[in-house]
Amino acid sequence: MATTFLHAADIHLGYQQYGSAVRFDDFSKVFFHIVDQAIDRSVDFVLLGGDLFHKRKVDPLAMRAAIQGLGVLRDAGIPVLAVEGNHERAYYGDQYTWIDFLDAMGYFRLLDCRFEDGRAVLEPCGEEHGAYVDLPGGVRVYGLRYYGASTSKVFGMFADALAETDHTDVAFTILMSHAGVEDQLPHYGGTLTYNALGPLRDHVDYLALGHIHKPYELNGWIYNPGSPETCGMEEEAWKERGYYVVEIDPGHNPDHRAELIVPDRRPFHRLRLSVDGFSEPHQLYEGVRRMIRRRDATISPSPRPVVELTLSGVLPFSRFDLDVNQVEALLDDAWSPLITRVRNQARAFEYESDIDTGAARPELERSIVQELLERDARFRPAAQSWTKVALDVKRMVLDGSSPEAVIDALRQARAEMAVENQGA
Ligand SMILES: [Mn+2]
Repeated sequence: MATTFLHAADIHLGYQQYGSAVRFDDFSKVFFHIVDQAIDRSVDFVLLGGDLFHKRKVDPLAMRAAIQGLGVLRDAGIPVLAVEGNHERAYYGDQYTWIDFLDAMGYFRLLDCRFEDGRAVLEPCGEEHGAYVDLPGGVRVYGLRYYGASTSKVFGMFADALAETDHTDVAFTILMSHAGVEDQLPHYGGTLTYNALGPLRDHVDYLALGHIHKPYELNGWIYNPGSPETCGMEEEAWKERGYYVVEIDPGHNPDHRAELIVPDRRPFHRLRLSVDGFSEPHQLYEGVRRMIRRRDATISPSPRPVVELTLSGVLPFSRFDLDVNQVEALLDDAWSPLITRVRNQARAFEYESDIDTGAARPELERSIVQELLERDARFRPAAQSWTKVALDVKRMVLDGSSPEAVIDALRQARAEMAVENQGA
C-alpha cells in the first residue's frame, strides 16, 4: 500500500501582521486547515519544515493554536516530524526553545544532527534528539535545523556521513531542512547552491525544504512549498504557495508524486499609481478613483482583502498638499479592506540645481527660488512674479515687518498678478 505524507513549512503561527488580531487568526486558520487536510486525506505522517512560529517568544494564544492542531494529529496517531527554523531559534546555542518544549511534550519529534570532531553523527531519535526517524513502509526521515551561514558546511558534513550509512533496510529517504536553494530568491541567509546538493542526490529521494517563502520544485526531488499564509506583501506575487501532499511508492517509477495544494487565504492586492501626470492634488485623487474603477472587477470586498497602494514617480506639487488620508478613504469606500496601506514613495522635487554657484549671492538666491517654483505646476506660469513675491516677503520679515503687513503685501501681489494674467 502506498504511503502518503503532508509537507508544510513557514506557517508563522502568532504573526500579528499589521498589528491586526484578524491577521493573527488567519495564521492559525491556515494551520488548522493543514491539520484537517492531514486527517481527511489519512496521511501516514506530517513534516513541518521550520518556522511553525513567527517569534521565538511564542505568544500564549499561538501556543494554544499549535497545541490544539498538533493534539488533533497526536490523537489520530499521525506522527509529526519537525525541524527548527530561523524564527524560532534560541538566541544562544543550547537554550531551550518552545520547539524543544513541544518535542518534550510528545507533540512532534524534533530532528537535527549532532557534530563531533568535524563529522556529522547520524543517530536515530530516542530519548534524546536524533538525526532521523524510521517509519513504517521503509521510510526514513532525516532532519537538519536552520544553520544560517554554516548551511553549506553542515550539508557537506551531512552528505559525507550519509554516504557512509547503511541504507539496506530503507526504501525511501527523506531529508527535511530549513534551508534554501540559492538563486530562488536573493538576500536570504541559510542557502546552498544546487551543485552543493549534488552529493545528496544518490541517497535522498525527497528533499523537504522550508525557509524561502517563494515556492519552488527542482528536478523532481527538491520541494519547497512556500508560506501557506502571506507574511509580506511581496509574497502576493507567488500565488502557488501552500503545502504538498505526497504519495510514495518505493520501487516504482516515479517513486513519488507530489501535489502542491494552495489553501484558501485572505486576498492581498498590490496597486501602483504614478503621480507624475497630476499637477494638482484634486487631479491625483481623481486618478485614484479611475484606478479603482479599472481594478474593481478584480478585487472582491469579501473576504475583506489587504490592499496596498504605492504612489510612485515625482510629485509635481508640494508633498505637503498631498493628503494621504484622502487616498486611503477612497480605497476604504471602494472595497472596505481589512487593511488599507498607502505607501507614498513619490519623490519630492529634486533639489540639485545646475545654477552657477559662482554667481553673487542675491542672484544665486533668486535663481534657486525661481527654479524651485518652476517645478510646481501651479506656480510655473508666473514663476518670475512669484519669485519676486517670495523674496519681498523674506526681506519684510528680516526688516521686522508685522505679520499683518506681510499678509497685506501678499494680497496686493496676488491682485496685481491676477490683473497681469487677465492681460495675457
Ligand atoms: Mn519563514
